[in-house]
Amino acid sequence: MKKLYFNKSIITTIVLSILISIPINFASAFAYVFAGDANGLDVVTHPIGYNGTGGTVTVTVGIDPTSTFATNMQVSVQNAVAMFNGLVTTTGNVEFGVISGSDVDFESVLLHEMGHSLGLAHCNAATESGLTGANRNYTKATDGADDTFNLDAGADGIIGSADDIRGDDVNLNYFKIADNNPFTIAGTIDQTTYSRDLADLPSGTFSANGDRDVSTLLSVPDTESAMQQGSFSGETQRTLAADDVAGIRYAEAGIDETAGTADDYNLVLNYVGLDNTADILIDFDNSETGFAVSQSSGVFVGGGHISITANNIFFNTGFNWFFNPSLSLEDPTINASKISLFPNPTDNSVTLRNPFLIGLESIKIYDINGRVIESRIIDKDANLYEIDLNISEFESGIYLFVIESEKGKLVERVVKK
Ligand SMILES: [Ca+2]
Ligand SMILES: [Ca+2]
Ligand SMILES: [Ca+2]
Ligand SMILES: [Zn+2]
Repeated sequence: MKKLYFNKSIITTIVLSILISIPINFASAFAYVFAGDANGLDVVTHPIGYNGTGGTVTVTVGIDPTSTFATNMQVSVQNAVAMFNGLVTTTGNVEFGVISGSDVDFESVLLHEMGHSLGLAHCNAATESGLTGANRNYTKATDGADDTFNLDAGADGIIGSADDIRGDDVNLNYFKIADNNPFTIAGTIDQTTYSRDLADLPSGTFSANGDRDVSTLLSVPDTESAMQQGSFSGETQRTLAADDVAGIRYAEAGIDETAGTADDYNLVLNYVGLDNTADILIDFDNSETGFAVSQSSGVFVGGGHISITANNIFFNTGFNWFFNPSLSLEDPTINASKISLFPNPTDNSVTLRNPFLIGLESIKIYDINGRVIESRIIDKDANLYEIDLNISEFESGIYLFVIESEKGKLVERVVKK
């Protein structure tokens, strides 16, 4: 079977607090964006909004309203948000046959890019290593003092497994200390259970990578970390593996890297629909990427810890993108109350904004005496983002706008000046 290989890439820029920009190019177990020779091997990267104080860190995720495929992306963005909120570890998450062999699954690539947007780097060497072909599947590391990657798949012949012989390469991939298995997860996740220091492994072994060949070796076939770079047409990978979840939860242990202390946080992603002010903003823009990219800026928040300060995810239109039409999880918070009417008070027009593309059914406008002044039926499948309502003919006064939708009714008073 012919499979096309696409590079998932990330280009990151770290902005230090003194406003010097150091561009870092990532051509784009678990590792962190920004960790490396330039910023520090032990850097742990946190999502937007974490400043070292524990509690809930809420990150908004939205779609650029002007983007190509803005409507098509909605379901997958909600599904990816649900995956990172749920942090459920799965096996057998690599599937063929769900989509056509010539299609590229938007949701799978988005899940990967969103991992970058939350601080996770590739767990494999990937394109930023400069390595080619299968060598990119070696566990993420720096090339060490000899300035060259030492690549030897060891006795098992499987690239990325524990018996790899990596010379002086410095491991960047956090592993589970107990068994170096990236496909199972520890109970507590912090520096007592995960490490990137090879001294915490049996002598002569290297940090195992969450690659699909390694998963076969470890008897959980068709399983791969979402953060493994490399995407095939016809393939879907819409759920997280243990390694991805551990990466998010290790960061949640905070700057002291110890779970259960005051600096721990709980990451909550909040899907905000078509909204270009979102913390993580998703867009199709061929001038930004040849395939897909997550671009981040970051700032040190203490002790080798960096928090992302801005993020964009871009996709290129030049592929047969498949958009999953099925919501994996219905969000009960998305209802008619998310529809807004503005400005208010107003002179001549009111804009109705529907950022979640809720199916609208009708708009009725009543005057102060309860008479219907205007009534409009709407095709609920029209996916309307904005509707401009002209009220220039109305007399000054107070009007009641009643919007009926598939997700309930919005009743709002609007003042015409
Ligand atoms: Ca080396
Ligand atoms: Ca090996
Ligand atoms: Ca902590
Ligand atoms: Zn990537």
